[in-house]
Amino acid sequence: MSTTKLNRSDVLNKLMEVRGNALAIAGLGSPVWDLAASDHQPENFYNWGGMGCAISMGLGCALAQPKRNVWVITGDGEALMGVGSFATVANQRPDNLVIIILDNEHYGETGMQKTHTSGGTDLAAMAAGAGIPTTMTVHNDEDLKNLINALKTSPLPLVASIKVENTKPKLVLPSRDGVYIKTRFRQAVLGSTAALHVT
Ligand SMILES: Cc1ncc(C[n+]2csc(CCOP(=O)(O)OP(=O)(O)O)c2C)c(N)n1
Ligand SMILES: [Mg+2]
Repeated sequence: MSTTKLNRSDVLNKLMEVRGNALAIAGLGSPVWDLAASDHQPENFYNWGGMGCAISMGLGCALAQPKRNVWVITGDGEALMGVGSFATVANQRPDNLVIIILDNEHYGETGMQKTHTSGGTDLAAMAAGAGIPTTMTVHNDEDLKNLINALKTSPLPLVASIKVENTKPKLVLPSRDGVYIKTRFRQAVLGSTAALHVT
């Protein structure tokens, strides 16, 4: 639907420059690879296979860690599957939560089937309708600068749908071991005692 599209790896690199110490939750599929390629670190939580949960996981982290910013980096397909989360985020209104949707208008990981955003479904408008205070669609470099500015100046929670090319991103795969990913993230956020809770 959208004509102007950004390169997803350029977008991620620019966003990671201003990430600061935000925790990052990646939705499954290409966003996991994007985050691993641009800023692999223990304060990243990578979802493998759990589709539709990234925004609600980000909300949980934001509520549990009110002094940290939490960034959800996810795809249009993943966000559409958990779209009701927008309403819960809006009602909880955590002022430390940022939701970035890399909208390639396709289910990239599973073979580039079209998602509904290719037919005009507007994720930023859905988020605004849910009551999220700051929402935007990013089509070009100027919009991306506005988003980076909004990250510092606009009220959170924020939802940005970034229109990106539907090219396959660089395949940079972090560990697929769920217990390892969970423990590494918990230790990074909570300190070494978090290891005691490993199951
Ligand atoms: C409940 C469920 N349905 C389907 C899948 C298969 N699946 C894995 S990734 C993916 C596509 C994700 O698309 P999107 O969020 O747009 O990410 P992209 O790879 O396009 O960046 C699908 C359908 C799954 N893992 N779980
Ligand atoms: Mg997609």
